[in-house]
Amino acid sequence: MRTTTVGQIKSEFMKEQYRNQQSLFTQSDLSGLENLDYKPGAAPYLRGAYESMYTGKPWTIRQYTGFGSAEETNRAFKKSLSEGASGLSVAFDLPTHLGFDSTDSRAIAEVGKTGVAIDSVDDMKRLFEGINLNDVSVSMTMNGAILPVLAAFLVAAQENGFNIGDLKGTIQNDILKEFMVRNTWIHAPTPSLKISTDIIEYLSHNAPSFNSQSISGYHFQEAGAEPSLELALTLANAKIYLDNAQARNLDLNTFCHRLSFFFGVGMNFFDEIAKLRAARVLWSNEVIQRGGNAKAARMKIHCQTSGWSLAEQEPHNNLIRTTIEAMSAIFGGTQSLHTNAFDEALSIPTEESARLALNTQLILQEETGITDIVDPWGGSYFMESRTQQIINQTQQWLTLIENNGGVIKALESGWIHQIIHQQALQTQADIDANRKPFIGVNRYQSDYKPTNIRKIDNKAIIQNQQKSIEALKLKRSDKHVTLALNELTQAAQSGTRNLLALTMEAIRARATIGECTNALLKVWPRYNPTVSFSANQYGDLRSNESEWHRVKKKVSAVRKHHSKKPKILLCKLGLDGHDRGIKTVAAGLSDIGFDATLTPLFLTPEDIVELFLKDNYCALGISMLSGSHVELVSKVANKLVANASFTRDNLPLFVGGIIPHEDDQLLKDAGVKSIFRPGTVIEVIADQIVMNITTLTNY
Ligand code: 2CP
Repeated sequence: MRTTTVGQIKSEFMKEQYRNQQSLFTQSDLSGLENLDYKPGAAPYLRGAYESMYTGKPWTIRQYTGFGSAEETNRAFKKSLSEGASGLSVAFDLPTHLGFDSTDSRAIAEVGKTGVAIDSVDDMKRLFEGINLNDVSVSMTMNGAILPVLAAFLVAAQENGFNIGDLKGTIQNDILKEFMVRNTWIHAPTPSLKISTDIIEYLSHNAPSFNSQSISGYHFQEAGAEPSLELALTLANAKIYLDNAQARNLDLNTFCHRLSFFFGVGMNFFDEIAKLRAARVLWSNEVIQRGGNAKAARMKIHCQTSGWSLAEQEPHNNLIRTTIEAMSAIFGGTQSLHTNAFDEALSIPTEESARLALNTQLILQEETGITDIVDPWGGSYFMESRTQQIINQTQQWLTLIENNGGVIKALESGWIHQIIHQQALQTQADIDANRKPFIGVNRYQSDYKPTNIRKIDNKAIIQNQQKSIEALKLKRSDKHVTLALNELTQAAQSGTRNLLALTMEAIRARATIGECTNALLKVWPRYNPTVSFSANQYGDLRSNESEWHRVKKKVSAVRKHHSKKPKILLCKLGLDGHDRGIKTVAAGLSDIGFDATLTPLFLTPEDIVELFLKDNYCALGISMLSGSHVELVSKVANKLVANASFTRDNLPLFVGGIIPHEDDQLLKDAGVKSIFRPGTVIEVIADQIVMNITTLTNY
C-alpha cells in the first residue's frame, strides 16, 4: 500500500481557493456533468432532499442552547420556541460531556459554564418540563457520556408520559470525529464504536422516528479543514458507521434514513453551497451502491454557521458574517440550521445576541422569499461545475485516506490530525500575513470594545446540583442501583448485550451520569492520547515578512544567551478539548524559535504545575475557551507561587482564548503577564513572551 505523507500533498490540494481562478462560466462548463437531470427529492439528491423543499416545509430553526441549570435552560427553550424557533438543540456542559457529576472535583470549575449541567434523569425531566416532545424535535449534542445522557432523555420522556416510539429528534453519536478534532471522548475508539452501534441498533428498533446519528463535518471545519476535506472526513466516518451497523446485521433500509449529517458553513460562500449539494450526491451513491433504497440514500443535513469565522474585534460584524453563512446553508438545502450569536468569540450569547441570531433566520425565512424557490442555484453554469469539482476533490481526499490505511489507521497514525492541523496553519498564516482578508482583524481595524457580555457565576448552580444529587440518592434504593450498575459493567466486559437498554435501567433506578460512566470505566478506562503539532510549516509561510524576522531575531538572541532555545509548556486546562488554537500557537512559537511542548488534554491545575516544575521551562501558556479561566488559571498561579521560587511578579504565565476584557485584572492580579485573544498574530505572542521573560522574570 502506498502511504502519502502530509508533506507530499501538493499545495493546491491543501489550500482550497479563497478566490476562484476562473471568473466566467458558460454552457460548456456543464458539458459531461452527471446528475443535472434529476429532480429534487430523487436520488442522488443533488438539488435537494425533498421534492418541494422549503415550499413544503421550511428548514427547522434550531438554536444550540444550554447554560446553567436545567430550569434556566428550560426557560430559554420555551422563550426560543415562543420567539419562532421550530426545534430544540441541547448544549450540555463539559462535565456532562465527559461523564463527571457536578459534584466531582474535576468538574466544579466548569459546571454549567458552556452548557446545561445534567447529572440524572431528574435533571433531564426538569430540562423538558412543559415541552411537548410529540411536537418538538430535540437534538442533543452528545458523544462522550452518550449512554447515560441518552438513557436519561429516554427515561425522562417515558416518565413524563411520552412513548419513546413517537419521539422525534437527533443524538449526535459521532465518536470518530471526537477522536479526530472535537475531543470529548471518554473511552478508547474500539469500545466507543461499540457503544455507537448499540445506540443505532436500540433506536432503530425502539424509537424509529429518532435520528440515531448526526455525522459531523462542522468540527473539522472549526479545526481548520477546508470544505472538501471536511466533507471527505465526514463521509469516511459515515462509511465506518455503516460498516459497523451492517456487520451487526442491521438492515440498511431500516436504520440508514435515520443517520443524519451536520456541516459547518463558513465564509467561502459559493463553495459552502456546492459542498452541501456534493455531499448529498456522494452519500446517495454510497448507500445505493450498498443496496440501500432511495429513502435510505437521502442525506438530511443540519448546518451551523462557522464559530471560527467570528472575530472578537468589532463583534457586530459577526452578524453580517452569520447572515451570509446562513444563506449558503439555505441555498445548499439544509434541513435544520443554527445561526451563531455575534458575541460568541467573547462569551456565551446574551439574551439580546441570542435573539438577533434567531431573528436572522426568521428574516431570511419570512421576509426574503428565499423559501419560494426549490434549489435556486440549479443549472447555474458556475454552481453546477463547482459542485462537480467538490465531488471530485472529495473523492481524491477519500482515496488519500484509503491510501493511508483507511480512517481508523489514519487516525491512529496521526495522519488525519496532521492534515487538518496543516490546513489550519495555512489559513492562520494567510490571515496573519493579510493574504486572507478578515475585516476588523487584519484590515480596517478599530479599537471598539463591546461591554455587554454574559458571564455564568456557577456557585449557585453547583450548590443546586449538589442538593439534587443528595435528594436523588436519598430516595433511591442503593441496592437496586448497585445491581443495575454491576450489570452494566458485566455487559461491557462480555460485549454481547445492548448497553443503551441496560443504561436506561440504571438511570431509571436513579444512578447518576457519573456513576454510569464509572461502571463502564471499570472495563474501559479513560483514554488520553498525546497531542502533537507540525513544525516548519507556519514559519515557512511567514518567512518573507519583516516583523516575523524581527521577532525571530529576538528569540534567537535569548537562545544564544542561554545556549539553548527558550522552553515553553503549552496546555489546555480543564475539560475543554478545542485545541486548534493551542496547536497553532505551538507550531508558530516552535517555528519562531521556542522549544515548545504541548501537554495532553484534560489536565488539572495540579497536573500542569507538576509538569511545569519537572522540566526547565521558562514560560507556561494556557489556552482557555470554557469560561473557567479565572478559577483554573488562578489555581495554577497559586500553586506555582506556593510550591516554587515564583512570586506573582515573576510568574512566567500567559493565557490565550476567549477571555472577557473585564477579567483581565483578575488574571493579572493572579500573576498572568499577557492575555492573547483570538486574532493575535504569532509574532505578537512571541514578542510579549520574550519581553516578559527577559525583563520581568530575569530569564
Ligand atoms: C421536511 N419534511 C418534508 C419536507 N421537509 N416532507 C415533505 N416535503 C418536504 N419538503 C418532513 C421530513 O421527512 C421529516 O419527517 C419532517 O418533515 C421533519 O423534517 P426534517 O427534514 O427531518 O427536519 P428535522 O426534524 O429538523 O431534522 C433535521 C435533521 C436532524 C438534520 C434530519 O438530524 C436534526 O435536527 N439535526 C440537528 C442536529 C443539531 O442540532 N446539532 C447541534 C449541533 P420524517 O421524520 O417523518 O421523515 S451544535 C454542535 C456544537 C457546536 C458542537 O457539536 O460542539
